[in-house]
Amino acid sequence: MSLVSSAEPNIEKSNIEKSNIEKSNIEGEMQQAEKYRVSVEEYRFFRSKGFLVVRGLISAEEVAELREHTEDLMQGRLPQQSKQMRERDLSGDTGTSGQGLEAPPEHLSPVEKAQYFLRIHMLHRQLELHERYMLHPRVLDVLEVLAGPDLLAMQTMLFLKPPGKPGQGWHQDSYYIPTHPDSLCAAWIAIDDCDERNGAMWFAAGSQNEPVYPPKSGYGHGDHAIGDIDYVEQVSNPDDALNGLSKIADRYDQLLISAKAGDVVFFGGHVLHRSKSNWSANSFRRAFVSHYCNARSFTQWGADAARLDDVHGAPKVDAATGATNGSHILARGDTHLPFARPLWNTPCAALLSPDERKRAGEYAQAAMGDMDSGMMGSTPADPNRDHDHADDDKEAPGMGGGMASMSG
Ligand SMILES: O=C(O)CCC(=O)C(=O)O
Repeated sequence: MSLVSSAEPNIEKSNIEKSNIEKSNIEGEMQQAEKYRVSVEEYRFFRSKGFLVVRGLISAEEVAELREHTEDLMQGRLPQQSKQMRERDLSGDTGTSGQGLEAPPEHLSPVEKAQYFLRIHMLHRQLELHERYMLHPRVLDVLEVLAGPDLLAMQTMLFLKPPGKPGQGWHQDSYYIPTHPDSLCAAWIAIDDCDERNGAMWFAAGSQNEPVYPPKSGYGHGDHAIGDIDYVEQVSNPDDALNGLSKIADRYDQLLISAKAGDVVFFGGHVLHRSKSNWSANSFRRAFVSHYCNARSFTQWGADAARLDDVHGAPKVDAATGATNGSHILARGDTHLPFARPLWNTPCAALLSPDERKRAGEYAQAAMGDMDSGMMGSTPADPNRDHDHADDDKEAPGMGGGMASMSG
């Protein structure tokens, strides 16, 4: 396998003007790209294994744009990086260490600067490019089938994972991002080729049927209502001896998912997955990950973080219910729940009028509209009936004859 990234990041100063012209071309192409149609085989694979890899979903030009932007970020060259971060001890980095968007200390060499980042969360609220890739139409085409049709775009992470950095141990994403009903789904875009050497992802194939295991203490969600559920410790710890989910993961085939830049890995919120260290000498393992849920699911994710001044803090928390749906972007379809608009007007459902959204929300609408009666052949239950079948030969009040009763 050819490893495309190198320890020497591109240190040429990017020509912002030229980049802008290229950006707008790419943006146009992104919107016009052919719709991706998920096959029955892919659907079945996702349901049976808990994940799905769609090869080459992101074009080579888009990967180049993402990679160039990521390299600029690692060198502190983005216009949004006016602040500089403090020097820090890199030896203490764990698989879940996160940084902000600040530029690395200026006196460092390009290689040292690139070592300063492991992952950055929620940049779609700071960078137009991240909002655009979170709402990438072909990514949404797949998600519409796996988690939709109505989709809410909730969270993003940029993984830089330079050589030598640790991976993230076994975990389930719904433990971190709860939605009700639970419909969480991730889209993981490979920016670099990855395999075992530079820390690709692993899946416990089939573990999507597991409940979400709650923590013994501290932050984390889970299926508490299940009587005999195990409460787990050290979720995400790469040391399997300490991570309470390892024994669950060991019940399944553990599959390494090597990927080429531009491949996208989709996975649900229950499937156990992990990554290992980047053991390579000179190969970054960069990926852009977004999390979505069905836009009809209710979530309070980010409500607490708002009080703690965390990047995940939801800008809109409903005072009565604690719902944070109004903080997340309606990507596709429609919803009866609140939602946010994209900050940079990236085309998506949130920018449509209510009527346009209703038309786009074809499922519920069309099912009723297709029937002459508008009732899909059903008869409303008579609230005065106190037992089934007694009056089978009578019509329900107010209904014309000839309709089969589905109310009994
Ligand atoms: O990319 C990785 O190393 C881990 C990603 C992951 O676990 C996630 O996105 O939930």
